[in-house]
Amino acid sequence: MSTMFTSQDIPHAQTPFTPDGVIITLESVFWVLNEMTNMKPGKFLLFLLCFTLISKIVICEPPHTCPSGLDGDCDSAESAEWEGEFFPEIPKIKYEGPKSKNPLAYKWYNANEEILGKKMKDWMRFSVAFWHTFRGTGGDPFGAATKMWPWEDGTNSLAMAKRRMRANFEFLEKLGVDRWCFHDRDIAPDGQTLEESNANLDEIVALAKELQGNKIRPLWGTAQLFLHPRYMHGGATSPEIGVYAYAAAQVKKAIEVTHYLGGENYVFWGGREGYQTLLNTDMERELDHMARFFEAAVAYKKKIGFTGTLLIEPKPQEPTKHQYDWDAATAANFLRKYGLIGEFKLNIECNHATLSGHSCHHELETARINGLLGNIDANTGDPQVGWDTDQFLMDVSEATLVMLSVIKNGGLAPGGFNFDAKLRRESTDVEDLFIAHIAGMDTLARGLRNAAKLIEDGSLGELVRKRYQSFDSELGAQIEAGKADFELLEKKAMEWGDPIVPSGKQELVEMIFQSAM
Ligand code: XLS
Ligand code: NI
Ligand code: NI
Repeated sequence: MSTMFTSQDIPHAQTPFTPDGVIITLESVFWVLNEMTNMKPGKFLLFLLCFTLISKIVICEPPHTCPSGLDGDCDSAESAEWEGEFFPEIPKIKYEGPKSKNPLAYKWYNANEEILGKKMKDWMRFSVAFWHTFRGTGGDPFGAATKMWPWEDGTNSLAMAKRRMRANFEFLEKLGVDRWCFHDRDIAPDGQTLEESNANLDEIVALAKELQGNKIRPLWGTAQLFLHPRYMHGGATSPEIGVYAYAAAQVKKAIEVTHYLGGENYVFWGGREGYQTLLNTDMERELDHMARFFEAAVAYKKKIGFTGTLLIEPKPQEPTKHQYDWDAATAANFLRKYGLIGEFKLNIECNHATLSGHSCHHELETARINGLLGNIDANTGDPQVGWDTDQFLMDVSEATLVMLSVIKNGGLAPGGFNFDAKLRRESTDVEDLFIAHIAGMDTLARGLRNAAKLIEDGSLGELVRKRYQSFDSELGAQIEAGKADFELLEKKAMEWGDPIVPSGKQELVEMIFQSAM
């Protein structure tokens, strides 16, 4: 994701609260003043009382916030309680088919329908990212928060964290999604000490475990090693040994809680594992440290019996100028160099792919052919904006390319599709959270249907097969088995003369591809 703001770092904008439908016009203010001057003292006192009461309820207090503790500042233990539903106006989202015009229904994602022998829900394994959906405020480097969800009280208290967690599970339930992803620090507030942070996390995780029931599980957990100033030079690659140790302790705890919650994977995204200038950086030493850090994570995972996959999430830059896990190929090379290739897979994020100058399809294929495709952070960027804008993927062609890779990979399990995607800053209705996820899920579901059509039709596959058919020969077999030396090849080249090179048929493949959309 991009520059991540949570309510920790961007205070909620102190805009005067005007509940929906109540507009305070200049005329109404004049009316009040006029009424007041014509009143008898008794009536005036009564009026004043009513006015204060009304303004307290209607104008000053957000109507939905802290319904069970209106008197307090909402930072009290009771504010964890939330009377009734968080999303009372949103029904359970159902599949209504492509003809439906209902924005709160699936048109393409039909969880139990089989495509290429597997249920859609098993191909997709969707997950909601807690940090965007429940901690995203709409803040950007130029502007304050724009999203004032009714359940938020503007604090980063434990009570608020619990309330938010309940909202998360109601959201998952209504969406019909069984997986969620989190960073340790976005579900529970940082404490004054590591012990206190761990205790906070334990409290929230206990609640999450209870709310998960036996259906919902984390697709993955991770540690937030980028927000706190101690991580300004990185975690595992910080030149400061105290930070290395602190990061290790944080990851140790995050793996433990992911395991406790039944998480299926654990992610490392090295947001600040990189450099701003090589002039002050010992790159070789930093990379060695990062490898030792990963080795220790592997050892600890095994020690506690966590069988989930460890995933590295490549990203070229942002927030650092250069991130060590630049792209899939760089990460694969790193894993090979340090003998970690069998212990890790990759979490490919589409917007990170485009930031590194690749397409998402390229990154997925690079991961796949190296046996490393473990998970997808489903999002997309904007061709005109150079940031990790983390938009919900809405482009059906793009989704079809993604699904072609996923099908070739035989699916993603135990990985899945995590919506590392956020609402645009200007989308501020609660229902937008649902609409965005529904559209994201539908787009990928449509991609799956299209990819299946292309595979069943077979013309694309046939075209690719034919393109290489000259290698389906005796010499081809020798070359591919590493048995054709240069002398033999020279002899053949002389015997055959100048080869006739066939057309690449690019427009034809594009035509076939588009016909499935
Ligand atoms: C940031 C990353 C981040 C990881 C989890 O750009 O996408 O959100 O997915 O730390
Ligand atoms: Ni990202
Ligand atoms: Ni991500």
